[in-house]
Amino acid sequence: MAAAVEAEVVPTFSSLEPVYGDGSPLDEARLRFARLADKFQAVYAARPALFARSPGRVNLIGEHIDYEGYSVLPMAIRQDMIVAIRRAEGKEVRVANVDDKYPICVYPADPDKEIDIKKHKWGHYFMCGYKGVYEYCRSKGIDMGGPVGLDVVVDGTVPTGSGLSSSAAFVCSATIAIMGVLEKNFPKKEVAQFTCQSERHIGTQSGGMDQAISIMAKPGFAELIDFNPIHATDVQLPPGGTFVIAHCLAESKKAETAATNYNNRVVECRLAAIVLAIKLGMETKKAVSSVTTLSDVEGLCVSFAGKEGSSDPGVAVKKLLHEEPYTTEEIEKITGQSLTSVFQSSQTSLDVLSAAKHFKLFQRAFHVYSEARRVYAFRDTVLSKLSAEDMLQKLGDLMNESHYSCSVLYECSCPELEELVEVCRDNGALGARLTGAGWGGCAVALVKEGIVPQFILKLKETYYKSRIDRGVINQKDLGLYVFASKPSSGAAIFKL
Ligand code: NG1
Ligand code: MG
Repeated sequence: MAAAVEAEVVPTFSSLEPVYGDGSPLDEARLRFARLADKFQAVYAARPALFARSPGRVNLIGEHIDYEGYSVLPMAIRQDMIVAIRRAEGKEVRVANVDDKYPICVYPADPDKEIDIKKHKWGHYFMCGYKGVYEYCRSKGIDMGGPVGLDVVVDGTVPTGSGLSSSAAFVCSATIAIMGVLEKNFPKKEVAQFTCQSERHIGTQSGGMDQAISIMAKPGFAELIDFNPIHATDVQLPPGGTFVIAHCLAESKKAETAATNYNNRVVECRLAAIVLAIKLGMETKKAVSSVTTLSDVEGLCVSFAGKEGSSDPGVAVKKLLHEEPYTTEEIEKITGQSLTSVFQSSQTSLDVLSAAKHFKLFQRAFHVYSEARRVYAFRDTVLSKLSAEDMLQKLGDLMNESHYSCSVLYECSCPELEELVEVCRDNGALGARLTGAGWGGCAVALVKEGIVPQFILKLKETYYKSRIDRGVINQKDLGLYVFASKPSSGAAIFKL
């Protein structure tokens, strides 16, 4: 069995065991790699030079706070993206898929060419990785010897638009595949950092959770991921509990709805942070130019709360922001300048401003500060001396509170997710919540190990059966939409 080249860089293996030998069916993995190689042969009449794999993830707690600088607690899942790749003769990057539903995408081999986000194509995520590797190498003064053409075939098992981060699995596997072909390797932390920036080429102002866990995950552990700088701490989940992932079957089209959903929340959080800073005495110009996230003003909020005998930044939110949505005019009065000038350097933020009717600063800020605290409460519970039973119940309660906050304050749920979370709780889950960006996609439920098979059966009867009858999904695909998940391993390169 081959070993990692070096512990801290992305590992290179010559067999599948180190990644799939953790209880996941190895024969299935072998079959997938073989099929991928066959498809590569069929499309390019050649063998791939190497394969790269990066997993999706389920976020256990800490939603919509990574881009605000707060720690999150995800785990990698078995579902992943595998990329087969070789250097090509021509000046093109060709990206094919084992699934013919995704037509081949062809791009000029030019890392400086902007990605056409107005015309969304599935292959764009590969080009995020391509641009990212070149940008990173340039920033480090690493000689790349000019852009290379690439032949690529991918095989993904993370359902798209599911909140399980198929996008980061794709961007990360593309990135390390390209690194492999160029014979470069970099520390995992650096790769986690720059792949987050790479994915922003798709037009979402995402945080770094998904790329960090996809690159840095270790089998058997969830990870507490801190940002600025990126750091992962292993979190051993308590015995006796299992996380079941269930898709509500509404697809979240995050790239297409960015202006009203994801990026809108990023803008609202920034505005909430600026308004809080000004109300807490920061000079207006300084607040507008230097405050970007709610974590930037946490210190000020905590000092304010201190005068009320509390250490909770939410106290400042309650006292200083109002619940009625803010109009543009009201915020401009506080900031002393137009919002378009505040966000002038970011086209995606300007798109948000033109789509927004108002801004819910109180709700978004209250969610972020309370969710950030729940992440630590979750970690502390896992480390506590509570009995297994009490520990699992406490974790479930935190997940329920997180869902409530996401749904009511952050408004990133949808009717299908609400129904599914309810069904999970009614059928014995200790806690259940939406996971990932929301607006569709998956819920994650904490379930006592002993009842997992019954639980999944109940979900099938109560949530999925009517949808199968209506033709929303096929009975045979059900296993793709509801499954128990164990913490899987992070990204790796294979030279098989
Ligand atoms: P998904 O679930 O992949 O759309 C997104 C962001 C994360 C994080 C979560 C919400 C990307 C790549 N990922 O995830 O950074 O903000 O939403 O917690 O956009
Ligand atoms: Mg994503």
